Amino acid sequence: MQDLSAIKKAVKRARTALIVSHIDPDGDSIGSMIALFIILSRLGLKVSLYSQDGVPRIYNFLPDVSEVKNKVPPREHFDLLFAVDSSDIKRLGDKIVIKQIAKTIINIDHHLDNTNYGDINYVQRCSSTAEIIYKLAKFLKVPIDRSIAQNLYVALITDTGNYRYENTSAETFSMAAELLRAGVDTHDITTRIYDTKSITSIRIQAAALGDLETTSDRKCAFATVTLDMMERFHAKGEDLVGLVDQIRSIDGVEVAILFRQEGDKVKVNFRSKDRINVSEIAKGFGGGGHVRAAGAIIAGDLSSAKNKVVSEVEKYLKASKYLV
Ligand SMILES: [Mn+2]
Repeated sequence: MQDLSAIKKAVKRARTALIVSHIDPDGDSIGSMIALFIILSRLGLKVSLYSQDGVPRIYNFLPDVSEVKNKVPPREHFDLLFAVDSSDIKRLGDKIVIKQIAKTIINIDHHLDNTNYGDINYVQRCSSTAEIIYKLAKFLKVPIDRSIAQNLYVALITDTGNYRYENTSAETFSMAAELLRAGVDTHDITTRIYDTKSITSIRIQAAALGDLETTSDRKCAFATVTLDMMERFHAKGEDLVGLVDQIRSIDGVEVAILFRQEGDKVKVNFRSKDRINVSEIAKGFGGGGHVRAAGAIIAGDLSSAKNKVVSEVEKYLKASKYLV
């Protein structure tokens, strides 16, 4: 059901809305949710924003970012709940029961493995959720002002790797052009997103890369971040952003993996270069994502998670389960 008019109808009837990002939010999730907040506010709705894991520091400069809360007022009930950029209901976190706090769930996403958990589902193949929010703004006839544009721009560049990934299309560039016309300063934003790192981030990533492991054929390379390392460097999850992409950039590496210990679980981040569909591998471990970027959370200790995952990746590499 790919129909923006269903969303328009629901918006017209509603007075209140809650927008929810996914856990461990990225730029697309945060930028899209704030842009949607501004759009719906312009239409007269009273809108709240919820992100269970808050907002990574790097996005603190975004217009209206202070509207994003990591708590929902108790007993509050909303006409609409928008889930943005979340392929699965579980990605919205375990602290809210979405069907209890809103009448109508609207699921807006660009992950093709989306489980269609909404009452209205708008799932479309495109670079980012931002592209869909941009379309929705046009459909609702809300002009793209500078604050909407800045939020959408950050969402767009973070999900396309600053227009490097193959999800970048002609539409992506048309949209970017219009966002620039609306007042986005691309140099300022890309400097904030790509050229601003904490010293903690550099140090913990150096430590993880220093102990980088590979399979014997070197087609798979993987790094590990333990709880002990996180404590030693006083690091947060966001200090690890970009690490797995660096590993993928190694010549000859097809699959890059980051293993991160979290309590009694292990968070696994996958990247692939050309030929392996890592979302399929992640799904085998209860996770999901995109063809070249995916993730999963595995219960148990680090070494058994690593063994299981790396041997599964080796199977894929050996079986030539390659993409075309
Ligand atoms: Mn996204």
